[in-house]
Amino acid sequence: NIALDFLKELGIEKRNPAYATGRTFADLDPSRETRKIYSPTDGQLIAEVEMATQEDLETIVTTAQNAFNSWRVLPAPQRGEIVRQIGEALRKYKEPLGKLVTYEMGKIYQEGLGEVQEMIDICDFAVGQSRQLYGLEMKSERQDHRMFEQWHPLGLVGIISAFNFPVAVWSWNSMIAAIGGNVCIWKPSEKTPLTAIACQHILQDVLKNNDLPEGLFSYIIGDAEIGASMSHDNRFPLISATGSTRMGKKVGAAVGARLGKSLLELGGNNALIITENANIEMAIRATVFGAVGTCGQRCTSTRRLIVHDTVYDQVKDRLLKIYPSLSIGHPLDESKLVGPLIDADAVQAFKNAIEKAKQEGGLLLTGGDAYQAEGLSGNYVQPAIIEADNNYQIVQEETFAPILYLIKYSGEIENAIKIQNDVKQGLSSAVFTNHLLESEAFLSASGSDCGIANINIGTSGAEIGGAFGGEKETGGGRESGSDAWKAYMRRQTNTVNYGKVLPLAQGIKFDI
Ligand code: UN1
Repeated sequence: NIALDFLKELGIEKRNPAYATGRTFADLDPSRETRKIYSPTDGQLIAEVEMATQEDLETIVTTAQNAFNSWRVLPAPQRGEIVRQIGEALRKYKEPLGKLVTYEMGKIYQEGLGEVQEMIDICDFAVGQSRQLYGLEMKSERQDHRMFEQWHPLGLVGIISAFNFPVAVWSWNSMIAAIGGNVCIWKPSEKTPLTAIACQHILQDVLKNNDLPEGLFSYIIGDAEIGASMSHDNRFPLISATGSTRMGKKVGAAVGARLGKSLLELGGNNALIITENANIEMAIRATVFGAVGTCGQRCTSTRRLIVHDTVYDQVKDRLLKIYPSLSIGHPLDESKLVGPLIDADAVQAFKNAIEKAKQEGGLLLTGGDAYQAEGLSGNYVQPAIIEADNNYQIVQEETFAPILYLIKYSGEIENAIKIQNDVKQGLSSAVFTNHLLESEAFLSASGSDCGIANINIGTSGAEIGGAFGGEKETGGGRESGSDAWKAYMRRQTNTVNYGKVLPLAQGIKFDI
C-alpha cells in the first residue's frame, strides 16, 4: 500500500493534526463517522478516514481567525519566504506525492508528477508575487494631495476542491491567498482526502520550523454539508470552489445571498477546432492528450473536436488507428497512457452518456465499454469517439469521462467558432491552423468566448503563469497566475491631504 507507506513516512500515525481532522488508521475515533477510501486503480482499500463535524469546523474557524491576526501584519515578502519553504518541501516529496496522487485519484504517474510540479510552480510564482502586490498611484485633482490604492488581505479563504486535481488547484488558491496575508481552510474532495492529508503534513512541518501557528493552513475533511456551512458562513469573506456547475451554483447562491465573494471554477465543454490549414499530426497529438489524459476528467479535457470537412476523413482515420492502440492499465505502470475513472458511478455516467448519444443519433466509432485491465478490479474504460451533432443534449453537457464528440464543419472558421461557442460552458478552447487570419479571428472579440483560447496547443495542460478559469456556466472566476491574486485581497483607495487647507473635490464651495 504505497499510500499508507508514504503517509507513515510523513509521520501521520505519530501525529494527530489538531486543526485538521481527517484522522486515519489507528487513530480513528469509534464514535465518529468514517469513510473508506478505495484506490480507483485496483479497488484496494487504502485507508479509512474520519469525517469532520460542524463542531470541528467551529474549532478550525476560531483557530484560523487567531492565526490571521498575526499573519496579516507579517510583511508580504516574509510570507513569501514561508511559501518558498513550502515549495522546497514539495520538491523534496515530488515523487512520493505524485505516486499518491496517482494511486488515490487514478491519473497516470506522469500526470501525478505534473500535478505536484504545478504546486511547486505556483509556490515559486507566489514568492515573486509577494513582492509585487502593487496598487496604483492616481493623480489627485487637489493641490497637496496624494491618492493611491493598497491591497489588504480578506481574512479566511475557504477552498473547496475537486477530486480530479486533488492538490494542484488547492495550491493555486492557498499559496496566492497566503502571500496576500489570508489564512486558508481547505475542504478537499471526500473522494481524495489522502493527498490532502499528505500535503497538510508537509506544510505543517514548515509552519512548525518557523514557529508559526497551525491555523494558517487548515483542512477539513467532510461531506457536502461542511461545504454548504462554509458557503453560508459570514466569517469566510471568500469561498473559492472548483467542481461541477451544479455544485458551483449552490455555492455561488449561498455566498451571494450574504454578499460575500465567490471564485468559481466549474465545468467546461471544451472544443478543439481543426481547420483545413492545420498541422494535422500536431492537432491529433493535442486531441488525444486532451481527450484521454486524466481519463477525460480534467475540467479542460477536450470533449468536442470540430473538424473542417476537407480534412475530416483524414483526422477520423488517424484517430481510429490511435484509439484502439492506447494502452489502458495501472497508472503507475509507466507504459500506460490511460488510467481508470475515479469510481463506479463515473463508469456508469460514461456508459449512460454513450447510450444517450446513440439514442440522439450519434455513431459510436470506437471504445465505449468498461475495460478489464490486467485482472485489476479498477474503474477502467475504453475511451470513446462518437460522431455527433453539437446540438444533441448530451453533447451540450460535460460528462467527466473520455468521450470525444466528432463534429464536422464546412466553409469559414466563423462557422466552427459558432459551433464551439454554442454551449453553456466557456472554459477552454483551441484551434489548430497555420493561417494567420484564422488564428486572429479565433482570438478576436467575435472569436472564442472562453477564458482560455489557444493556437496550436490543446485545450488542457495550462501553465500556472496565466489566469485560469472561464466564462458563462464555468463561473467567471480566475485562479493561479497573472493578476488573479487580486481576487484574494480587498482594494482600499487612500487620499492624503498634506496641505494646510481643505479643498473639496469637484471644486465644491462650502464655506462655514
Ligand atoms: C482542472 O481540471 O480543474 O490546464 C484543472 C490543465 C491543468 C489544470 C486543470 N493545468 O489542464
